[in-house]
This record gives sequence, structure tokens and C-alpha cells, in this order.
Amino acid sequence: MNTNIKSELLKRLFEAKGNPISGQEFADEFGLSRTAIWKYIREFEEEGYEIASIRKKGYVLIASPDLVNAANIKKYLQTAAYGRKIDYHVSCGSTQILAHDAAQAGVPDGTLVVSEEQTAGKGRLSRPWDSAAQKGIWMSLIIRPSLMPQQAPQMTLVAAVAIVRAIENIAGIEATIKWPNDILINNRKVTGILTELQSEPDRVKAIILGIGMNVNQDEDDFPLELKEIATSLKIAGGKHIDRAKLIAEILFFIESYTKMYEKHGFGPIKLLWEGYSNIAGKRIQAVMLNETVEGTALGISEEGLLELQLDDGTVRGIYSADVFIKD
Ligand code: BTX
Repeated sequence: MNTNIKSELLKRLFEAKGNPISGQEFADEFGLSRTAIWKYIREFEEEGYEIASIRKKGYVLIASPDLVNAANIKKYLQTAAYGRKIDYHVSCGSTQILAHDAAQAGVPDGTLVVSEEQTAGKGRLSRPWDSAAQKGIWMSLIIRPSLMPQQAPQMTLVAAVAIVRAIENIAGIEATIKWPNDILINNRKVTGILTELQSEPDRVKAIILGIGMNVNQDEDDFPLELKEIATSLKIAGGKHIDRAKLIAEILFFIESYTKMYEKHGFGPIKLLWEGYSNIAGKRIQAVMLNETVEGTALGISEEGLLELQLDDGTVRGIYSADVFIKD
């Protein structure tokens, strides 16, 4: 089934707000046969939607499962701009790639690309990101803050603090931040953040904040290679979480903290971040693209760099790395 058509069909059913849309109307609009439309409707029903087929009138959406579509997110949204425009997908390769294209095309500040499932979700250095259908939050937020390009990496830390606050509020779970881009619960990864930039030499054009959060997975939902290192909010807290509500909360905190960062610089974010980080004072190994160093983490600098005291006493600021806590 074509996932774009599927998303658009679903959107139409939502937007009809209980008014029937006939199979013929759909068929004309999408250039498909009525039988093809009926097959899509059947597929929605298999996914948990309740759709009434009213004689001589058409299809009406009665109830939908726990989905992260625009209607569900907007029920909880308290932001000025972030998430006010939502590009929703039932399935896609990677929201990050769609968001890049959308940002290039000039979509407004705060546009959110979100999908129930990703078939080619990616982490840093194009590592695969497991994004099971309807289990997590797989989204990319396009923001256009007034920042210099060199300030963009700090947005990972801004987002990390926002995410920890949102998890606390919605799930009642205390998570920690592992520099630079992991959120952990009980030392297992619950969220990864991928910050990417579109810029001119002296101006950020767009930052694409990719957020992958494990929400309602059970242990068995993770592939073998992740079982030891990943967790979900449901595994940690024992209860199912409304993903749409959580997305609205994350957007609220990202918007508030981005404004704070634009207005007051990185100082207040640094303070918040330090309260949630698990790295200061620990002996760590930082694996970068071309070298690996070991030392004691002092904290983060005013620029968001990880400050590492090496064994010879020198302090090194690290821009990006995979870090491993040694003790
Ligand atoms: P990262 O490079 O820090 O982490 C990637 C590593 O995390 C993988 O190599 C694997 O070991 C592990 N991993 C993969 N999937 C999961 C998972 N579901 N839970 C826990 N650990 C996992 C982190 O990159 C940044 C991830 C961003 C993902 C979002 S989802 C929405 C957006 N679209 C997209 O394609 N990427 C971003």
C-alpha cells in the first residue's frame, strides 16, 4: 500500500470530523478505484481504527487507536509555534530526511514531521535507529532560531533537558542525560537525539531536531542487539503512555528552552543540564572519528563542549563523540 496515500486518506477521514465521505469521492480525489479505497479502509480497520460504512453516504471515522496524528497532538498542544504545523505519516523511511526536504522548501518555524513507524530511521553517522510501528515517538522538528551556526550543537542539550522534563511530567520517571545526545533510564537508552543543521555562513537557516523515543515497547519488542542497551518508558514505569500527549509536552519544553537560549544564552540551559547529567566526575572514554581519549569528565563548557581532564592534566573540549563511562 502506498504510504503517502494512506496518510492522506487518514487525514481526510479525521478532518471530516464525523461527516461521511463516500467511496466515490475518495476515488475521484485520489485517482483510484472504489475497490482500492475499500482496501485501504480495510487496512485501517486492521490497525485498530473503527470506521463505519454508512449506506449511501460513505465512510466515517468513529475511533482511532493511540496515534500521533495532528488531531491527537493538537488536543494537548500549548505552544505558540512548535507543532502548529504537523506533517503526519503512518510509515516513512526517516522523518529526518523528510524534514530536511521540508526545511529546504521553506516550511515555517516549528513544523513537525512525525511518523508511526520508520523503515530506515537513523542515528548519528547513519547508524540504524529501531523505530517500531506505534511503539515510540519518531519525529523531526524543524526550527529556525536566531542562532549562529556554531551554536547549533547546543540545541542537542536544549532538547535533552526539554525531553527529561517532559518524561518527568508525563510518565513520572526520572531520566538522566548522557552527553551529548542520549537520555537514559536505569543506564539504558530510552531516547536519542540527532541534531542537524542547514545554514549560511553566519546564520542558521534551520535546525532539524530528530528525536527517537522508546515509549510503549515491551522487552520482546526490541531486536536482540538492543535488548541489553535499550529501554522504554513502559518497561521502566510499568504503564502505557499517551504518545501524543508526551509529544505536546516535549514541544512545549523545547519551545520554552529554545526561547530561553536565544534570549539569555547557554548559561541557564547549562545549569539545568548539569542537574540531569550523569557524567560529571566520572572516568570516561570518548571515541571520536579519528581518535579515542580517556580522562575525567569535568562537565560541559559554556559552548556545550564536553570538558575532559586527560591524565597529563590538560583539559580538552570535545565537540562530538561516543562516550563510555568507565567506572
Ligand atoms: P546514536 O548514533 O547516538 O545512536 C544509535 C545507536 O543506538 C545504534 O547504533 C544502536 O546501537 C542504538 N539504537 C538503535 N535504535 C535504538 C532504539 N530504538 N533505542 C535505543 N537504542 C537504539 C541517536 O543516534 C539518535 C537517534 C535519532 C533517531 C530519530 S527518530 C526520528 C528522526 N528520524 C531519524 O531517522 N532519526 C531521528
